[in-house]
Amino acid sequence: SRKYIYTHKMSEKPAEHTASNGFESKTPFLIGVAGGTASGKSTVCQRIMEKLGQQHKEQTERRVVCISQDSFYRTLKPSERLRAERGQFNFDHPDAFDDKKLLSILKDILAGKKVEVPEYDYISNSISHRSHTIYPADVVLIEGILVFYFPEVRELFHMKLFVDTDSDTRLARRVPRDIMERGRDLEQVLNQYMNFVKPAFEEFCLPTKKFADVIIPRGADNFVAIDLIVQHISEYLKKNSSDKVQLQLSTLAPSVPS
Ligand code: UZR
Ligand code: MG
Repeated sequence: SRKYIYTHKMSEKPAEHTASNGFESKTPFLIGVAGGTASGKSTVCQRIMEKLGQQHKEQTERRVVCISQDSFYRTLKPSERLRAERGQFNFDHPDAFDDKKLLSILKDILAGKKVEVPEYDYISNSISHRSHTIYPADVVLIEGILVFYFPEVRELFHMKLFVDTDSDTRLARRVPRDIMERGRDLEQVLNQYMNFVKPAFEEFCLPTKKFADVIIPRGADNFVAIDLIVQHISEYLKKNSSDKVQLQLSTLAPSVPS
């Protein structure tokens, strides 16, 4: 099954709005979602899309799309590739990413262009030959550990969310995920975590929390925070909806605390 949904319908006219950072009007509304590994970034994005009634819509009707920063890992040199296979490459360092490519794709998205975003394969540690077409959307979510790290990328976001989940909770999630979904063994996962993931989180990711407009404690379990964010996005969508596009906001009723 596909993890990210990319396609949707083109909106009629450029949106007018001011970003949280006072940036000039742009379209679409670009939301950055950062946070440590296994903090629940992808789940938060999924919940936002679900609550906006996007998940069950036809691809061509979707107005909210989500992209992962993983798609912008750079191609490794042969020597780096060997290190990656031994769990000795630092995928949590900013240098592991092609930030120029991320920047140029985000600029294209903001210019209302259709873009191709590659899929990332965690088993081979590389960009796969498959890619997704992202059609112009009203709202684009970009999630990743370092989406607020690169200043030029950071300033493109109209809204910045930081998913703040305790490190032990994240490690407890990361271990089974790497073993089951990413083909690693326990020793490799823990070594990588101690050598790279944790120090890089503290050095590069955590300091970007200060750039966030909204910090979401406990991640995807925080229904109240997600509801507030969804309310904000839906207000924006309503303002910018064309006659052709019918919004499904029936799912926006406040959620019952679990
Ligand atoms: P999230 N990552 C891999 O494990 N393998 C790769 O080939 C590329 C990335 C990991 C990366 C980082 N670190 O911690 C994590 N390592 O993906 C980010 N090691 O993904 O935000 O979903 O946790
Ligand atoms: Mg992820």
